[in-house]
Amino acid sequence: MSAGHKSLLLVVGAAAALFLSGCSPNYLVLNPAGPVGREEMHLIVLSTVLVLAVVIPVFVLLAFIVWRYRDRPGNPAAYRPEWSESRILEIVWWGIPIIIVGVLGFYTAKTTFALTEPPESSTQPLTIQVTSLNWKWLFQYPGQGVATVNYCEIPVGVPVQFELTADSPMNSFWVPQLGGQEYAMPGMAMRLWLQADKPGTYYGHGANFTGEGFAHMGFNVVAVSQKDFDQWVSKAKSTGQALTEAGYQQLKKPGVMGTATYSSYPPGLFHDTVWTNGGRYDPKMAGMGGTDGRAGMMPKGAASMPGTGAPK
Ligand SMILES: [Cu+2]
Repeated sequence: MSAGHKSLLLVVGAAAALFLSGCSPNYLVLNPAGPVGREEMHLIVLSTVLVLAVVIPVFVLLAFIVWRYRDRPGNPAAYRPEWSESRILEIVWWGIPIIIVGVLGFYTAKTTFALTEPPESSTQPLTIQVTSLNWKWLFQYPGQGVATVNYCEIPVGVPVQFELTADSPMNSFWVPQLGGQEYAMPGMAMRLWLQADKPGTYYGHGANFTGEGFAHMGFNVVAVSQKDFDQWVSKAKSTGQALTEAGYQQLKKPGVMGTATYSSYPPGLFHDTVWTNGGRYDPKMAGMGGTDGRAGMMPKGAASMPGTGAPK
């Protein structure tokens, strides 16, 4: 076997391994566990199919033309040096890409706008406020009054609105099996709807490099039944420690830690964090996430003045 054949075999083998294992659970994005992730995977599949609609004919034609028009004795191919333009070919290679870009653009826009709404409207959503810290994730449950670090519990089948900010360099919040990532930025509150179909532990991680301890910014989203969720909340309330203002200052200090559960946290902590850093909210969030009535736009510049953090 020649070196050329060997490397070809290697490439084909690697490609086969990739494609044949495409549905293995290791490929989290291709194994969505909720409506948002599923919607996004449909978009990935659609894009792949449309891209292949170009790539496959191009490579088939390339191989065919190289073979058909190769030079050989008694070459029967026509020699037409004055050839310059073909109306049909022009229509084909402009028309097909225009259709593909149109279809792709339409579905991408449609999905993107649809995902700013809760995946289903019949169930009362849950709000979880997420703060990216150096180098840990703080989760606060404004409806339940509890907080966690580096993991969060959610009820199955309930749309969860994650409100995201950072009290550290900007990060990106990502739970691959539940849906795409959204930035967590200092001074801004962003939103991300996610929902889990069935109980399970879903891996999440920061997807934007934030420095030394970044590699340890993994967390689990634990999806359980509503009953188990309610039990977990009451257990957190009765057995957890309170997160105090001083405790939060401690948490903010750069460092890596495991998980933690808090029975309570300083009221309005999330909004204070957003406001002291700049106070910009996703306009769609005003009145939605503002459990303490403070969500809304704040004039730019106000944030740089000392003491503009909302009063306690
Ligand atoms: Cu921003």
